[in-house]
Amino acid sequence: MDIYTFDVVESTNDLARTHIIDRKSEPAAFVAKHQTMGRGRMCRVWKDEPGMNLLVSFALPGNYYANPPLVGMAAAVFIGEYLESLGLSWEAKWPNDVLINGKKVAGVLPEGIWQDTLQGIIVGIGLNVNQSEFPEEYPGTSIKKELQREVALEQPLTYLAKRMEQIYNQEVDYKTVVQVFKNRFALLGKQVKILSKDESWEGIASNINDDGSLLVATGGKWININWGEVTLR
Ligand code: BT5
Repeated sequence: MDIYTFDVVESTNDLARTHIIDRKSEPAAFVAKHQTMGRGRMCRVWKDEPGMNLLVSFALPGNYYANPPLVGMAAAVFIGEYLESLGLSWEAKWPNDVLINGKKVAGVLPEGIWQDTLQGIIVGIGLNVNQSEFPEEYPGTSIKKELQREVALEQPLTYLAKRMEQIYNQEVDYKTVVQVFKNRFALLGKQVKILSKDESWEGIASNINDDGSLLVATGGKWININWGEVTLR
């Protein structure tokens, strides 16, 4: 896959979006050393220390994908596998956060690009690699903090690019993705609070469905939540 590297951009997701809107048919990766307007989900901000972390958005053109959240979940599992290959143990937090010892090491921002039909999917990944300090404002961790050594940013980039090609080539078994994610999801079976756009629910996080949604038992009812933020209650 072609990889385009930039020093400073607002958000690599915007570059990937342009790739898809321009109707390019091949997948591509857009990498930046620093983002001035890095985005998280729900209008949140993704911060970085310039040059220290992997900030990449994969543009995956095509209309045949599993839904964008499930592709985002696959990305989280692939990040987890990469961490495992370094000897690090990881946890998953629905819908697609990756944690080490309870601290966030990576976040994923999947976006579907629709023009009447699905044109493609963007998978934005922020993986903290060599950042040493994290402000209280976003208490995260990095590979360097956990391993006590630096890792070249190309290493996770190459690993993830291969995995994204598998998504593009429809070689990913999403049932396995959900299963792996579930096994790493520490809040499963726990009383949780879920915050979505302008709604919130409390209940027991009971399962992750095959489509990646979260099944919550609340007040005698089952509800499926497609996206939101889940915290321990
Ligand atoms: C995410 O959002 O976790 C998705 C992050 C995706 C970032 C990538 S970087 C490349 C691509 N281009 C973009 O513009 N975005 C993608 P969310 O679940 O909403 O988490 C955001 C929250 O994580 C913030 O509100 C902070 O509390 C925290 N946070 C921000 N920066 C962080 C960091 N570097 N490490 C750990 N936590 C962070």
